[in-house]
Amino acid sequence: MKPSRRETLALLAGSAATVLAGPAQARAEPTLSEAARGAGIVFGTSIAADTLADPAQATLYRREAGIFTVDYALKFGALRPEADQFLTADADAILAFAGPIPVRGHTLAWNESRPDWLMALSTAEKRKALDRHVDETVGYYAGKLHSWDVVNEPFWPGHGLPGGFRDGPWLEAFGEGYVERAFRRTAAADPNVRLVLNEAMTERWDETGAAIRAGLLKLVDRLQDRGVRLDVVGLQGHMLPQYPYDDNGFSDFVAELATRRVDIYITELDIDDARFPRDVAARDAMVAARYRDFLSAVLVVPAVKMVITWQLADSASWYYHGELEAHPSASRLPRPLPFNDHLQPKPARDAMLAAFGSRRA
Ligand code: 9MR
Repeated sequence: MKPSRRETLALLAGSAATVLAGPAQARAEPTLSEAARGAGIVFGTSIAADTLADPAQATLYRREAGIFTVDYALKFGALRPEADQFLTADADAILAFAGPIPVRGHTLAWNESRPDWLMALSTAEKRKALDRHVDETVGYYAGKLHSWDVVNEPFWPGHGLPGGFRDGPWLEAFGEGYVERAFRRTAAADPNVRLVLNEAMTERWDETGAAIRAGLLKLVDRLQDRGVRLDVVGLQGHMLPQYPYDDNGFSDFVAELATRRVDIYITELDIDDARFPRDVAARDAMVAARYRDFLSAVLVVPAVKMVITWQLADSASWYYHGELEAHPSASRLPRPLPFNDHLQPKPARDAMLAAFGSRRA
């Protein structure tokens, strides 16, 4: 049947809309931050000072992220490579770049960031060094940060110490009491900053993962029993597919943590693709599936309020940098993140959008 004039106009308008919809739709695709907001969470990424040097990369980070974590610039060794130094320029530049986007501090007491001068100190001097580091650093940034990863990776069962604690200068100086000490001093130096206890490998569904999960639950209980303020537990989420995972089991663990009345942030999500097939499409599909399955499971827990990837574009990943350093002419480069090294979205980005979308539903 011949369409009426009105129908013809409507059809024409429709096709004009379709033509316009091409580029317009591409622009209208939600960013990760927008999709996360729809799911009641904040999406963000870690960021390094060199991210800002590439304007296209800087634009991507600002567009997609609702929060930044300082990747490297606030670590003890970065701020204090020598005893008399306090190098804040890189972190200051990240804060200036972020503008209204909140920034997370990472990290105050981590037994792995330990310049030689620190290790050469006596126990008494190490104690003073931690106190001074926390007081000065938190004081310097007071009022400017959203949260601090006050203690990072307190557990490493591989070190064989009682309680599974990670060895290093702060444990040597104070025993496990360094954790409480760092939390109390951070709260005193910036009463409004959110206090995060950040841990790695809790997702691993093997003996190591189980020991870290048990240690973490015990530590949270002990801190709370002793009246220490703890706002958030950060679970890193560096997925290493050579280990077993049980996303639903992990989600149950996250729910158990949440009964301690803490928020949960996924703080350092990325997927190591080293053991996935070389073929890029196959590899990207496996990385995407891991993002989808992991996020769909953890986002079931209402206490999960934030998801942060460890960088946003493959070329900024620690895996990518590490591979290029080890093999400068490597042709198979890591693809662990939601955007590729041309800053284009990958299936992992779509999987994240879908996982955020399914929480809203
Ligand atoms: O991405 C960080 C990399 O640039 C640093 O060289 C490295 C050592 O300081 O740390 C990387 O970030 C780690 C984070 O601080 C703690 N969890 C594991 C992260 C990846 O190694």
